[in-house]
Amino acid sequence: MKEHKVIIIGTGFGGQCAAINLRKRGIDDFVMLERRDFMGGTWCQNTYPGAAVDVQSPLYSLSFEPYQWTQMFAEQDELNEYTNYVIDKHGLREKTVLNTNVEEVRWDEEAKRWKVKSSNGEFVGQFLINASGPLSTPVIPNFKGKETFKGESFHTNNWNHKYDYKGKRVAVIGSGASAAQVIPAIAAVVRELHVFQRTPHWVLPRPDKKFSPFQHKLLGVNWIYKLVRWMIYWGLEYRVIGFKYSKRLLRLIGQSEAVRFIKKSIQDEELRKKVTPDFTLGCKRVLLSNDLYPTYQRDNVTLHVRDEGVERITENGIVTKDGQEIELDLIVYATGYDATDGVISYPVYGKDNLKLQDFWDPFPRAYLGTSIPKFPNLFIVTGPNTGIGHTSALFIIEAQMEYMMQSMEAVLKKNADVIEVKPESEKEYTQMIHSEMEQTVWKSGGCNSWYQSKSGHVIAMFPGFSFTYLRMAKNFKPKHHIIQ
Ligand code: N01
Repeated sequence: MKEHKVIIIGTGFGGQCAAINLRKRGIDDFVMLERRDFMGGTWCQNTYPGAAVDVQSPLYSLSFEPYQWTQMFAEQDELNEYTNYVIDKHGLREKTVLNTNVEEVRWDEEAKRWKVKSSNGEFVGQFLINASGPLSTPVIPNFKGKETFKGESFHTNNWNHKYDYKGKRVAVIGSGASAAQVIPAIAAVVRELHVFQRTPHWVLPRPDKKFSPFQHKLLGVNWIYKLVRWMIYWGLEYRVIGFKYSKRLLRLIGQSEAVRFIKKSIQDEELRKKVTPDFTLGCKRVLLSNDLYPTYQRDNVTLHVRDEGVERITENGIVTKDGQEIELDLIVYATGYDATDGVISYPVYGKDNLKLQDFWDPFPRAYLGTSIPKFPNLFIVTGPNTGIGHTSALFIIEAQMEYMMQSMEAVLKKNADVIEVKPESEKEYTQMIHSEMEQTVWKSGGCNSWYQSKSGHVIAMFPGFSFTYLRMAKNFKPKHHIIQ
């Protein structure tokens, strides 16, 4: 058993940011637990062909760690490099225990400590920062006959690079952000590509560009980097006006551009119909791609829509709802993640043995998306309603740190043991979030998405401007907490 002041679960940007912020505040007695045999989280784990970020990289980076990106929307390998650069620069490797799969987390009320059971023994900590990530529990739907398939199959999150897909008959199930990147990346080299789209997504052009050597150099100048970052931030922030306040504006500006993009990219009327969503743009995450529509028009690519969806999987391939039997060598599940009800994949027990999953029935909730009554000294990075569809998720992670660090400091300064958010404060916050959510496109845009929990509440998104969240997170309110 190893005891620390703080235990951080996860070594992605959330975990890294927490560790760096702890150090900045003089707290060095922490450990980072990582289930994989490498650090870095999502951008190191998601290695599928075509993986790249869809927020401009000068903004999709930590504010205190500028980087000379080679292109506007970095590809996975560069994000992986950046992640490892941050890890090394801040000496986080020596603070990390790899191959440590957390199996259970339990609050010991007598000792006022968290006990973390893992595949690598038990860890004890006064504070627990859960940074296991919102998109880290991949979902593979339970298609009939799935286990009988004799070919290769895997989720985009877990791409098998030992498998050579060139010249093979491949199916991609799903048409979200991951699928939209994999499909164009592999289409030219596979024999046949069958895409199974249950619902079309809105797609907009991807304004990517490689930086010239001169621009690259300029990005190395701190004030220029900051200025570029600032311009991108405000350029994206205005989108909240559409997402939250005006579906009319969304349709008028964004959606009509997306319709024009379909018309410009696709001549075939049938295909146009297949890829045109019937919900308001933004309800599901908008995809940015210049090569998805051209790929759908390749001779070796077939787009199967809802009526021709997966009926069952056999040992040879997929039988569709309209009776086609498609022989396959590889099935790629681009079927997304559980970002709501099952976002934390291990059981978490708070005071009185209360299970977090039970507290979160009917839907996940947390004060500032971070702390939960009856779960003292626990902070969830990218917890309920901290997601952001229009700008960099790292902005919100950094904002959360403001709240988390002030909370811990409040305990340590007082020589107290615990901080716990008051139930009424959490309740009030959650009510405010869901009442604000009512008017957003994520709630009323006419779609189903991974933003919503089974209860129908939108859980994955913060209903407002990212600076509003930052303002709340910075403004620590002792009166909302019990510190003792
Ligand atoms: O997952 P998704 P994702 N039968 O949930 C379909 C981030 N990300 O991994 O739309 C048939 O978007 C499902 O169909 P439907 C980003 O935040 C970022 O692609 O539910 N189909 C959908 O088409 C993103 O939003 C980047 O009808 C089924 C697909 O599977 C988030 O991750 C890149 C099905 C799942 O799409 C998730 O993206 C990649 C079933 N039973 C990811 N179940 C970038 O930065 C699900 N589907 C660019």
